[in-house]
This record gives sequence, C-alpha cells and structure tokens, in this order.
Amino acid sequence: MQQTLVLLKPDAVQRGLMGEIISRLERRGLKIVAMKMIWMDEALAKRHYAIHEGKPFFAGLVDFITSSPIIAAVIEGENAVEMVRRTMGETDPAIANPGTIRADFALDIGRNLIHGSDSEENAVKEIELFFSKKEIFDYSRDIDKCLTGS
Ligand code: DAT
Ligand code: MG
Repeated sequence: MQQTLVLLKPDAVQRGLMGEIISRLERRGLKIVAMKMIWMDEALAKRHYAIHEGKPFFAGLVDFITSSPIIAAVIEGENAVEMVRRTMGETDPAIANPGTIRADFALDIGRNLIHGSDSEENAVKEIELFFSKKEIFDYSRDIDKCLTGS
C-alpha cells in the first residue's frame, strides 16, 4: 500500500485548522499510520525543501516552516500520493479548485497550509526524513472493507 508524507504547516497550527484538515483526509478514507507535532529546525527545513534551494522564495519558505510547531503525518492508502495531492489542491490557492483544502482555507501561495509528497519516490525519502520505522504503525481498520468494492 502506498504511503505519503503530510505536513500541516505553521499556518494550519496557528489558525486552528489542524482538525479540519486532518478530518478531510480521514473522511476521504485515507489511513493515518503515523502522526506527531514537531518543530522543524533550519537544517531539517533545508533538507526537506532542498529541491527549491536557489529559488527566490526559498529563504522565506524556510523561515515560515520553522516559525511554529507543525504536524507531520504518514498517510496510507491506494494511490495515497495522488489522493492527498488532489485533496490539497494546487500549490497556489488562487487557482486551486474549490472543495480542496488550499482553495477552501487559504489565499496565498506562501501560506497554503499543507505539504504532501509529489511522487512515490519523494514520499519514501520524505517519510524517512521525519519518521523512524518504529513510529509508523501497521494496523487494520474495520472500515477499510467499506471503502472499496474489491
Ligand atoms: P507544493 O507544496 O504544492 O508541492 P512546491 O513543491 O512547488 O509546491 O513548493 C513548495 C512550497 O514552496 C509551496 O507549498 C509554497 C512555497 N512556494 C512555491 N512556489 C512559491 C512562490 N512562487 N512564491 C512563494 N512561495 C512559493
Ligand atoms: Mg512540493
């Protein structure tokens, strides 16, 4: 089963939107297999966003993501990477589809509430950056049989 990394960014924590966002992922049927509150330091922020190093928004992004505690979670499900990305919406809330987390709760590309890995390959790397194997749980839920027809 596919896993992906989700971060609820400082704006989600500060605005009291953690429950709302987690609830949307849960209600979709996705399974949370790890979750914790952490305060990212500059080194972790730079590693996590290494692909954006050199871009004009990089310094601001690192400052923002380290400005408050955040929630880190591992989400599991069939096609979880894409399911989470589509539930989040486009990076820029201004063009995200209504009904997505970013369109419904955010205005600004730099304050878009949630991170989700963008590929299975990156998900594996990002999960390793935030979680040890022991922090990720393998468990089943009775509702899982209600979520698919197969
Ligand atoms: P995503 O978070 O949808 O994967 P990304 O990986 O392209 O988007 O960028 C990472 C984060 O960096 C994004 O969530 C918000 C910030 N960001 C991206 N482009 C930006 C821009 N043009 N101005 C300000 N912040 C930006
Ligand atoms: Mg990205």
